[in-house]
Amino acid sequence: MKKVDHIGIAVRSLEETLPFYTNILGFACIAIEEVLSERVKVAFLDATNMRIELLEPTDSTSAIAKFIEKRGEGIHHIAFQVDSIEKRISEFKINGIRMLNEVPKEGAAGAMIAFIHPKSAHGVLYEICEKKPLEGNDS
Ligand code: CMX
Repeated sequence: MKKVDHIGIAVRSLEETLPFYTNILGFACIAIEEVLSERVKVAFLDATNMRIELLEPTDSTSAIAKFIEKRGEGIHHIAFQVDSIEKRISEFKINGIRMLNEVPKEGAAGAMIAFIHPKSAHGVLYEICEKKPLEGNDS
């Protein structure tokens, strides 16, 4: 596993939440994007040695909408960068880890992503992500 790529935080409204992160915490907002497959609108903030991803649901069936309904706003997942997502998924499966995605899917900024079921990770939702080579894997 490489470094933490980002921490995902579920929010009701990007518009209402962003000023806290930019004006109060002082982080720059580096991108805002809609991820259609996940039914979320996301904002990435540069938190120096990693990023914070704010996730606003775009419809009531989105995983983020369900999460907020059950638990309220808050930390939703932690994402680690990996070199080869397919290799990692196979290794996890061999070790009996339950994957929510056995085939990587495209996430924000074209990265390939997959989630481990929180029941296989002691209550934490982990994402692994393989970024596009041209991005320079440090951002
Ligand atoms: N962190 C830790 N545990 C979580 C969790 C989270 N974010 N979300 C759900 N859980 C737990 C629940 O508390 C529940 O545990 P209990 O049975 O002990 O109560 C268990 O996981 C099952 O949860 P659920 O609410 O019954 O099931 P859901 O239908 O809500 O599905 C999950 C949960 C994780 C399987 C689903 O949200 C999922 O498939 N997530 C992966 C995709 C995703 O999260 N996309 C949004 C982000 C996209 C992006 O980053 O671009």
